[in-house]
Amino acid sequence: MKIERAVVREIPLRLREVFESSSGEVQNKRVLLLTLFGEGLEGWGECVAWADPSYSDETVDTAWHVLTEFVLPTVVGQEAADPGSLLEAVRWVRGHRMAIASVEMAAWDLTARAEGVSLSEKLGGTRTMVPVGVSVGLKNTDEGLLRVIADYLEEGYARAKIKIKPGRDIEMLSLVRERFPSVALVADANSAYTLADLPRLKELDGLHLEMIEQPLARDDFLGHARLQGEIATRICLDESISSAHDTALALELGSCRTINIKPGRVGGLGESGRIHDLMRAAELPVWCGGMLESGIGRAHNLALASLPGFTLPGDISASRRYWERDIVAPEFEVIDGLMAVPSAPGIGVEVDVGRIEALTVREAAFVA
Ligand code: OSB
Ligand code: MG
Repeated sequence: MKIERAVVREIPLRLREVFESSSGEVQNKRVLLLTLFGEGLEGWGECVAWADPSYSDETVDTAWHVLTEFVLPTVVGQEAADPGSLLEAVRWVRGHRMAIASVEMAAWDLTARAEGVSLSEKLGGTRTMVPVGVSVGLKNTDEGLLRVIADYLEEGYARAKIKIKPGRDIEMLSLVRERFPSVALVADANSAYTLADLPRLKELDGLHLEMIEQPLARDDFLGHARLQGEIATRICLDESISSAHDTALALELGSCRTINIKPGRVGGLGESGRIHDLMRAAELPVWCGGMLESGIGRAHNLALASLPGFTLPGDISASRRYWERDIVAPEFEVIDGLMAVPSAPGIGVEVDVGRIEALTVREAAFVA
């Protein structure tokens, strides 16, 4: 299919609550949305870059720059037999995976719609319901944290992920474990530790966590391998993994025993599938992470999480966990720890274009 037109828009979306991690806090999200047009159809993607470079090198503004100056002018007019061939055209762009992923994901939606199949089916998904958890930001008080977790568990999430940092870790997690003895718990450090913290990190083993996510620096594959050799708790890599190559390195070194795959972080759904396949061949589970996406990014994540290797609950929570009102219909819901994978063509939810247009603060369009 020929890509006839591409549009990138920025909209502000306000989270219902501040989300804090060891790498900073956010409430007013700046969301970049991508639309590709061809054969009378449209495909949607979302760029997961944040306003600041606290999670990754990329930001909303670097993504805007790379998309509008380099990627979208190259993409329009291309014959996209599949999303992979579209990526070939922008292979010359180094890095900027989040920017590129937003286009790749829009291309997956577009081609799935053209074929009349759901994105899940197109990706090789095997499940119609996927287990989902919730990611809980840092809270000022233990009581506040316990209350929020209790509320989420009440809503049916299959597990709770708790953000940690030095000073808010073992004691806090012990209280959570005491209060919820049999709930599946994950701790996410967003790189807040070094190997000098080894004695502290070893204490995690007593808490029976499902995993500790990204304890060390994102480029510290060796440190993570050493740490995994010292602790029984499964290490999950998030920020460290940008590609299938990184995955192969982590597997070779033993840096982790699971990966949080975020399609935006790794350059798209195609690369996500390759990471999934490598981990599956190594008989290790993966799960789908989140970047506090709108319903558009969430729909992509959900389709990905329907692949067979995604056996652990993802950070794919209900629309109302994030937003007063989502930009897709129907909104995403969680029932008994599960979320239904849309079966309609493409991402399978209706995009509220009118509302997006009303919210748009900047827009750039490219025509073949
Ligand atoms: O580290 O997984 C993370 C959100 C933004 C950036 C990084 C992370 C997160 C989350 C939230 O944990 C997951 C979600 O979208 O619910
Ligand atoms: Mg993480």
